[in-house]
Amino acid sequence: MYKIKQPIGIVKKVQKDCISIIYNNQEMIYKNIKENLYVGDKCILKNTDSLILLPRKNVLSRYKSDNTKYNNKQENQIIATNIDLAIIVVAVDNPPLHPRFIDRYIILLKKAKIPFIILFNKTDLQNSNLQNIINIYRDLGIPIVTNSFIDNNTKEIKELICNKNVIFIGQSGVGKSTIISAITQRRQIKTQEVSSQSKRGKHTTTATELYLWNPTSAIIDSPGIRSISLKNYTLQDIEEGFMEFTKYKNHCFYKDCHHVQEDNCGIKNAVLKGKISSKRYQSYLKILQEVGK
Ligand SMILES: Nc1nc2c(ncn2[C@@H]2O[C@H](COP(=O)(O)OP(=O)(O)O)[C@@H](O)[C@H]2O)c(=O)[nH]1
Ligand SMILES: [Mg+2]
Ligand SMILES: [Zn+2]
Repeated sequence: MYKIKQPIGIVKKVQKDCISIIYNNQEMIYKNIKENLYVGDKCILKNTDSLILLPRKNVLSRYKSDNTKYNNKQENQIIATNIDLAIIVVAVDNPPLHPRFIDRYIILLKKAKIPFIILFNKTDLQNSNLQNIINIYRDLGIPIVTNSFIDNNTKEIKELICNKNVIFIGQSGVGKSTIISAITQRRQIKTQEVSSQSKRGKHTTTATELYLWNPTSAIIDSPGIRSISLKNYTLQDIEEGFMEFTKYKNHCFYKDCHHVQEDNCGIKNAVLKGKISSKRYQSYLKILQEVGK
C-alpha cells in the first residue's frame, strides 16, 4: 500500500461567502466549505466543498465589547490560529507610544501561549522616553527590534520570522502593513495615512490576511486592535502577563495577595527597591481596576 502524502493547505483569508486557501503554492477560492475556518488554519482538501481540518496548535482570540447592545455582551473573536510567533508592533510616535498597550498584548499572548517579540517602529520619529521604555521590556528578556521605513530594517526582521507563521499585531497606524509590504515585496496590502486630526491610524486593514513570502514562511496582517477587553480574564491570567512578578510573589505575606493594598507584599517591596519597573506596576494596577478585580 502506498500512502500518498497530501499537500497541506493554509487558510489565507476568510470572507462572508468564500475562503481563500493556499494550496500547492496557489491561492484557491472555495465557496462551499461548511466548517468554521480561521486564518492560519491548516487543512487537507478532499474536494471542492469538503476538507479535513488539522488540529490547531494555538488560537489567538480577543474579547470584543459589543457597545451596541444594552447587555454589554463580550464576544470572543478568533483572530488567527497556528501562530509560531507574534510581533507586537508599536510606533515611537504617531500614534503615541503607550506602554500599557504592550502590557495588554502580553497578557493576551501569554494566555494564548504564543511566543512574542516587540517591534518599535517609526524610529525616524522622536520620543524622549523611548530608550527607557525599550529597556523595561528588554530587561524582561523579551526580544526587541527597531525599524523605520527610512532605514528599512527588514533583514533583521526577516531572520527572526523566517520558517515561521507569524502575526503582526498592534494598534492601527503603527505601520504593520508597510513592513509586511516591504517583506513580501508585494503592493497589494492597503496602507493609509494616519488621520492627522485624531492622531490615530484609520482602520485600513479591514480583514486579517495571510501572506506567504517564501514557501515556508507566512505573515498574517491583522486589522488594528483599538481596544483589548480583559474583562473575561482572571486575576491569574493578568498576573501571568507580568512575568517579572513571579520571582517576588513568594515574599507576599498573603498567599492570595493581589499586590494592591496588602501589607508585606513582595511585589510592592520589589517596586520600592527598583527591582520591578514602577511603570509596569502602575500598568498592572490600572488593568486590575479596569477589570474590577
Ligand atoms: N514616519 C514613519 N511613518 C511610517 C513608517 N511606517 C509607516 N508609516 C506611515 O504610517 C501610516 C500607517 O501605516 P500602515 O502600514 O497602514 O499601518 P497599520 O495600520 O499598522 O497597518 C502610513 O501613513 C505610513 O506611511 C515609519 O517607519 N516612519
Ligand atoms: Mg494595516
Ligand atoms: Zn503581593
